[in-house]
Amino acid sequence: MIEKTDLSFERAVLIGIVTREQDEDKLEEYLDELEFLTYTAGGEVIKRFSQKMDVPNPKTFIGSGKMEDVKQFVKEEEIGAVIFDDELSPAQQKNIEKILKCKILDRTGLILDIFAQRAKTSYARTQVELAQYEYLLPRLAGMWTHLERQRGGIGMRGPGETEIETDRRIVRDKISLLKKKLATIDKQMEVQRGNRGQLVRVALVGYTNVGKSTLMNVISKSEVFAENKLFATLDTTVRKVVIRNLPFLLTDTVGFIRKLPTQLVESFKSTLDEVRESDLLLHVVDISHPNFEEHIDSVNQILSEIEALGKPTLMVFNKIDAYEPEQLDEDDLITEKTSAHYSLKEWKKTWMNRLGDNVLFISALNKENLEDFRRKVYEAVRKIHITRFPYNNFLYPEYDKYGEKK
Ligand SMILES: Nc1nc2c(ncn2[C@@H]2O[C@H](COP(=O)(O)OP(=O)(O)OP(=O)(O)O)[C@@H](O)[C@H]2O)c(=O)[nH]1
Ligand SMILES: [Mg+2]
Repeated sequence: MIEKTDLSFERAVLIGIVTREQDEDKLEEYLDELEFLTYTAGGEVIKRFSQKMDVPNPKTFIGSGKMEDVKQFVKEEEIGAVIFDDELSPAQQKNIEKILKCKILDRTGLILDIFAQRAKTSYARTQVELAQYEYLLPRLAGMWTHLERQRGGIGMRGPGETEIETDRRIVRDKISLLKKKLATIDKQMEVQRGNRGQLVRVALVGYTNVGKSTLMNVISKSEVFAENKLFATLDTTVRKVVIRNLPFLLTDTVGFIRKLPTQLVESFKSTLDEVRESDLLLHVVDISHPNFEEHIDSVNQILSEIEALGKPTLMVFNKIDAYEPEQLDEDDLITEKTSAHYSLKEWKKTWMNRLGDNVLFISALNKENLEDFRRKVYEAVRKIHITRFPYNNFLYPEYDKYGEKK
């Protein structure tokens, strides 16, 4: 694995821009998420900088005046890392590094870093490593790589052209090696999936930190690592679950996020195959998160990228225990009522109503409404099971109201 940028206990600042499409409130929400990502990576955010601009500066992303402020702050406050919410071009990253003389990360770099930290199995590590090298390749020029340490020495300005070429070749070789390694593992995984037989396959999908693993643990009585950080799960877990008399396979897998780096989607393709090949999706949503509607869009976008959109889906709104609408005073005639003020009851009358029966409101933590969950999942799995085993009805005998087999 590529040495990870160690952000442990690092003091960091965040930088984002306000544009026509992204107003100040939106930026704050995005920076909240970036701060959570930074915290997950082990860093501490000391300050946020933002600038209004129509288009980012092609050389330094933000303008030179603002950059001067950041530089001053970085120096005075002993900041170790400056993190941008948007993707920086390799040239921008290099230029900014020169000015600020500290670690410069963009959102993609930060997410890759967290994945690197959290990948435990050799399979996950190989996938992350491939994504890291693909991210690194266009950024090699002028970068201080550790591929050839012997080149070091005080006063080195960075590798010359021929050395960059050598670095590029090393990285390209590494990439093709990793791809071969993954192809071998993929074959094994495919065989494994084939061996699981014809049981109906159900996959938990959703934004990161919504409670997928917690739900998996509650439903399958297994112990899957869950914690209040982003990307707690990188490896896929599959458990056999039986509801009443109906067995099926339940998969817990990596969570999604807005602007999930394409390199990661690419190299996690085989992990995501698990989702693509499943028969039913349980799309878990953290309804207590102010941005949950946008989260749903991000998840759907990634699902469509991996060709998994349009499958039978149950929308599972989780964390109802933590849902709190913003309060609106009765005599307040100025504040406009928005969806942030909706009660759960009001929410159910919105677009959620159109989802008909395919929607659930639960708390995996407090085990609220889990009976409803089991019933709906049972119904959905049964529907698929019947089409697959039309003659095998002993698995799910229907009972009449007297409890006798029909
Ligand atoms: N209040 C509340 N918290 C919950 C609920 N379900 C899960 N959580 C918490 O949410 C956090 C994330 O839970 P996980 O189960 O790790 O979430 P995940 O979707 O698997 O996350 P990733 O693997 O990171 O994608 C943990 O701190 C859980 O305790 C719930 O119903 N209510
Ligand atoms: Mg998880």
